[in-house]
Amino acid sequence: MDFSCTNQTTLTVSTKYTLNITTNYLYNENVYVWIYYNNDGVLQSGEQIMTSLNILTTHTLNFTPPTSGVVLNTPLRMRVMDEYYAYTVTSPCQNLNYGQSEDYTVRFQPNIIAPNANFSFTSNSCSGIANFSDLSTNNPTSWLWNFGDSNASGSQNPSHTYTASGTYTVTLIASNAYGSSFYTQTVTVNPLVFSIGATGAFNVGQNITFTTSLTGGSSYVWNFGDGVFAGSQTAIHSYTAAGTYTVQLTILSGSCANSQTMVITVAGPLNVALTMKNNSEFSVFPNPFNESVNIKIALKSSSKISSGL
Ligand SMILES: [Ca+2]
Repeated sequence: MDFSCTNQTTLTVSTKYTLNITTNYLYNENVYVWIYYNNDGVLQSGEQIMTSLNILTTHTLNFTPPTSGVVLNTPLRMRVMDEYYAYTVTSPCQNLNYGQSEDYTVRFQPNIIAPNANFSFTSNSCSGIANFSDLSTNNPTSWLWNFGDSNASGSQNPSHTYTASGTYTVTLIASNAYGSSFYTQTVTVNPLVFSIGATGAFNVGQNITFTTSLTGGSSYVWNFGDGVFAGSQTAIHSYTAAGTYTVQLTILSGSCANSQTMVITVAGPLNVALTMKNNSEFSVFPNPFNESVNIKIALKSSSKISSGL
């Protein structure tokens, strides 16, 4: 069937279109579509735009006419062929067994239209991470994202991490040689972001105080890395052996949970050296605040020692 005189359409190059072809509802069909883009009477690769095999009723194609190799503003033939699924079609000039061939007319116009900006996004409120997907039409060539928190990106599909709770207005400006447009949406996040720290003497037997920047969490779990845990916002812990420990704090707040880790190095016992009046020395270890200590006395000259312990 030749519909090329009566069924004509005009499409814009480098613009996405969806082509739906409906075949009968009794049998699966194969559908093939060609567009004679460069109008030279010969099929080049890229001029067959659809091969839809063994489908019942609805054959769908998303396609974008290319910017090169297309004769513009000229009636071009689009040939649609369908065939019973058991028969393969390899050429638009082929005879069909049970199928049908139809011709239509397509004109292509150049894309001289500014983009129509649009985007979608997914976000994780707990982590503050938002992933943006460009949906702009009319062939943008550059993108400028403003995330609403003084950060920006020039990527087409950026990710961004918000570090503070809030509702942010995100703006995308999509541009090409013919102009630009913008689109905005708001992103709301409530990220559970915190830091941890430790103060004290990093020696065996000494109290180390562990703190976090986040208050108001519903639960806190400190893992000191030596098999000991604590469940308070601020925790005090002393290590019994020298070494390097990975300390982790997990905080639960609302429906969000997050963890932070830090590595600390704990040295051996503190030695305290004192100088006595008679110019002798003694040292006290491992920990003057433990229940028992060792006192080592080195005498520089023979003299009488008395201890008050
Ligand atoms: Ca051709």
